[in-house]
Amino acid sequence: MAEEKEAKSIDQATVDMIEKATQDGVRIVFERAEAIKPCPIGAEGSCCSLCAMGPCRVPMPKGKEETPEEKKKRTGVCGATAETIAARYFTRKIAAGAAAHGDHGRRVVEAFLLAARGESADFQVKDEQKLLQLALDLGVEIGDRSNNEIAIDIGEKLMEEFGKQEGELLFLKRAPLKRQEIWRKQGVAPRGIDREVVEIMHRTHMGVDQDYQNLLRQGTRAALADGWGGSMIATELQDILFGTPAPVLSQINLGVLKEDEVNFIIHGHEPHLAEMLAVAAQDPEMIEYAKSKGAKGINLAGMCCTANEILMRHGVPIAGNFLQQELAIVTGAVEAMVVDVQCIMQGLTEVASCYHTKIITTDPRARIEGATHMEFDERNAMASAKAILRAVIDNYPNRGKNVRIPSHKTDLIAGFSHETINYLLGGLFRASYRPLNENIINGRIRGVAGVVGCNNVRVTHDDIHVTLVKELIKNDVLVLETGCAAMACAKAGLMVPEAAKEYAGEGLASVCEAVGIPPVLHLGACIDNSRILMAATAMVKDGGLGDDISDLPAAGAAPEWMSEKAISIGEYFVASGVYTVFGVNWPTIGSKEVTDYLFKDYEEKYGGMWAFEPDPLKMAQLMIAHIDKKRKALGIDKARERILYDMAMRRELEAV
Ligand code: SF4
Ligand code: MSK
Repeated sequence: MAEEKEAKSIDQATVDMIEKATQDGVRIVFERAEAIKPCPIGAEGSCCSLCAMGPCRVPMPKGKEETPEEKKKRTGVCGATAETIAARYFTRKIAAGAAAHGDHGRRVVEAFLLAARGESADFQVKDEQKLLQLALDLGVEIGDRSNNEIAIDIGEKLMEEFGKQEGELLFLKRAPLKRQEIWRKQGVAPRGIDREVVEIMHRTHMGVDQDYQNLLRQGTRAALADGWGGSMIATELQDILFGTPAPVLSQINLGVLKEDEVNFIIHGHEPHLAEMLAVAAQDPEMIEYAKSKGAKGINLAGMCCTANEILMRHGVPIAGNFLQQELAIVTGAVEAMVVDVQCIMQGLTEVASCYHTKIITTDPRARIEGATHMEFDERNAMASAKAILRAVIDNYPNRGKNVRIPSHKTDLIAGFSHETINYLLGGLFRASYRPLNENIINGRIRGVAGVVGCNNVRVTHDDIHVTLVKELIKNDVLVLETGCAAMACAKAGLMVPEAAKEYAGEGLASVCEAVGIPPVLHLGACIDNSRILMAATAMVKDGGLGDDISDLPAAGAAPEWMSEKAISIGEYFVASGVYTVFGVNWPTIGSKEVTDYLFKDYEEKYGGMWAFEPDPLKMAQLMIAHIDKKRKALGIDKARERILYDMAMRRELEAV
């Protein structure tokens, strides 16, 4: 019997558009992935191309145990061992991921300072409460000073975090005290955001750091500079500037595109331009302009993490996640895709050339050959956004007849900042994580999982995310999500309150129904994984669940990861005490020592460790087993056992 071909996606809109792309003769990521198989030596971290004596390949022998003599000979030309090569590769991935988030954070501080200094009239402080809270956290004087005066001090202080050479990042102090001590003891408390990244690039250069444990220590330091530095700065200041998210109803999937309106998609990661475009698209003058071109209106939709940003704050619908970016163009109904930085496939321009769609790059750091470049000027933010929007509208009359918009779209509720979770669970007047902690202690909620990260064309699109998350909530694990993971689950209908009744276990469902929240909470973009760190810290501080993040019955996962940012995120979760499982493949398999160090020895050092498991059900089992281990250590496993017994009984009854 012929082997059954793995499905490309579990999402019908995606499947339909892949079919249309084939009919239209358009080459997309799914086809390119068939033509290019991943290099197995690179995939396991056994290829070094750091100098011109190589590239050197040192793959792990397959199908037989390696003798110590053979192992000794498995080196590059310079003598670098498989351990050094794998650790350098892994650590460089962290550097790239931390740099991406750090540079995003820096741009946010720049915009924040422009606004505070009155040099960008279109950006202003929106969340005064959060501004003042941050001022208190950073020791910035409030007195009777204006918001802008306070904001200037905050902005300048946080800008220094990037170039700081010694000391510790300021936000480390937000972590539980025990966690801070662990970082100091292990020598991984980051000094400055840029410094840690640069030091990785130096230490992984040919002939520098050749001790895998020492290399990974620096990787941890840079990753912490991402999570508790660059990413956290970005989230905090974006909230102050654009508003802290609160629950908002919206829709997701390619079905949000409209036949008779100007469709434009904003794709990438940084929210500045998207914020302006969201406002510009509602401007009566722009709507009139669209009508003058024959359209009924303007329809803005998001893609990837920019989508999450404007969804969280404005309820702007999402067209899709990472693997749907080209497919949105294949509908034939998109006038333009406006992009900034990160996760933007170069293949977009080739796909767009088969339709009328314009690809508009807007950031000087990210140009794409074949795209139109219209730089976004933050000093004249609204004028700049309107100029881009006009160009988008001008393209509407060029839309061809080959249009097919899938009907699929799903409702979702997003906007769960860690502050919102606080209010929802604790009530407006006594906001606290105590009710969440109590429901964990009494066993209704078994634990909490952070499920994050990308899509990866090497696995069935969205399948691993959705299967994993369904299994977790079925077992009473409350799931917090960001990035493309959140979008996958939203498309599957897991981000509405009704999903609790349909998919969640009895205990979790009872809490969700009482509070009116979905069993899977959308916390925002990749950068907002810092919200998960803050939520975990708040749970520790509220008491009853130990005195460190590593004591919590919690686990993390990136089931369909592809980006280097995911490795940095995973590393800072692990170094913050979270057991974290990745799917798809694991980039240090070429060295057993390095892999064992990350998967086992890390637990002793950091209380959290990595794991790899591509099967989503087994991944869920690993996470649940870890959660149960933590419940046992806290002495709260007994309450849970009773509830489990009830559920098992119920299932048996249902099966009859
Ligand atoms: Fe080969 Fe060493 Fe050069 Fe890497 S640094 S390419 S292992 S010679
Ligand atoms: S967009 S980093 S594919 S989550 Fe943040 Fe999605 Fe991963 Fe990009």
